Amino acid sequence: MSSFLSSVASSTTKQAAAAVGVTALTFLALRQHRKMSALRTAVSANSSFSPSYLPVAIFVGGTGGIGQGTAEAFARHTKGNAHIIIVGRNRVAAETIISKFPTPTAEGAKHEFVYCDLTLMKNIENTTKSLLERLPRVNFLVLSTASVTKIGREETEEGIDKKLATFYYGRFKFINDMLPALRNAVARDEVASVYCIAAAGRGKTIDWDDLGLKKTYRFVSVRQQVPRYLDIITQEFSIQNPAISFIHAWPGTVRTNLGHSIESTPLRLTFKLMMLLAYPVSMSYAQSGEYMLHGMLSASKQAGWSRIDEDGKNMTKNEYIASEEERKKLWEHTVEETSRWKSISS
Ligand SMILES: *[C@@H]1O[C@H](CO)[C@@H](O)[C@H](O)[C@H]1NC(C)=O
Ligand SMILES: *[C@@H]1O[C@H](CO)[C@@H](O)[C@H](O)[C@H]1NC(C)=O
Ligand SMILES: CC(=O)N[C@H]1CO[C@H](CO)[C@@H](O)[C@@H]1O
Repeated sequence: MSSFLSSVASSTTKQAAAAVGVTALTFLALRQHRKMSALRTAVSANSSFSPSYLPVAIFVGGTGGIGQGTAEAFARHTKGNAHIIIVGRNRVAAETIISKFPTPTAEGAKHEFVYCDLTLMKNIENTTKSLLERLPRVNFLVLSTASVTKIGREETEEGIDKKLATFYYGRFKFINDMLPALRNAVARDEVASVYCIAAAGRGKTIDWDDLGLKKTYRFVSVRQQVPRYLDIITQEFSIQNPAISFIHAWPGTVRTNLGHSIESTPLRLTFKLMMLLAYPVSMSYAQSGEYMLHGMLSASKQAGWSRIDEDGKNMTKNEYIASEEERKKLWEHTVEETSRWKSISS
């Protein structure tokens, strides 16, 4: 190449690089601007949430990440005047979170932690039984549980993979068990809402011959298929319980410590590096909590099935309406999986 041509080429390359850079920065700035204005809307919208009754809200998985952010936003917006129950494994984290909630002034307001290891269905049974015994009603059931310790399949004594147990089966069982308390809220003409913070609209085709991924387990199949399980099962819940709101949310890329418990060091570091690279387009758990709370409060105004995106708005893309056959098949599979522990002698 002549030096003339190569200097033209390199100046073109530089210009192209500059153009890409400016475009990327503009994109990020616009995105940030849109986010901040959506956040202001979310914050001010929720400040006006003040029901005439003392709301009862359960945050399953509220000891960290987006669940924590949503619980904190709920406590802030209700000024602590609610019965808030955080369910999870980390008592110390829960107590720290609760200690920072606003001090309530309303009679009956209470903030508490309930221990439950959600990887086992028998633990969930125990927890929901005792909650049902003492709670006359539940207005908001928020589920944000997820855990990743290994990339491969890791079976519990009940024959369920741990990731699937926290992300799907445990959530199903918690919701199904708590329905009587949600119905009691409906009977009192109060909000009754189930809010799954997971991956609405992010699922792909399900392998119907391998529900539960017992034969073809791969991390990528979990990520691709299980979000759709939740899309479908929340639709089925909604059809069976038309007076209750069932909401599935996608929180987007949020900086949480989800990857910190991955046992393999290279994988854990890779996860951290990915989060670092995603920094410009990710949000903090507290910011996400505001969006998620806004989405929950607005979608809970009507009964039925809906989805919420990362800005806390009604999701309009990637809709997947399951057929009756699909809903029934998944329902039967899920009931079977979450009941099998009963026949396992301990
Ligand atoms: C069952 O739940 C009760 C009340 O929450 C708790 O005290 C007890 O330790 C739990 N038992 C098991 C086996 O988890
Ligand atoms: C939300 O979006 C869906 C389309 O995905 C639409 O059918 C529905 O009416 C919308 N709901 C609200 C409350 O705007
Ligand atoms: C759930 C809730 O209370 N939403 C309110 C949010 O704020 C707007 C106005 O700021 C109200 O119209 C909504 O009712």
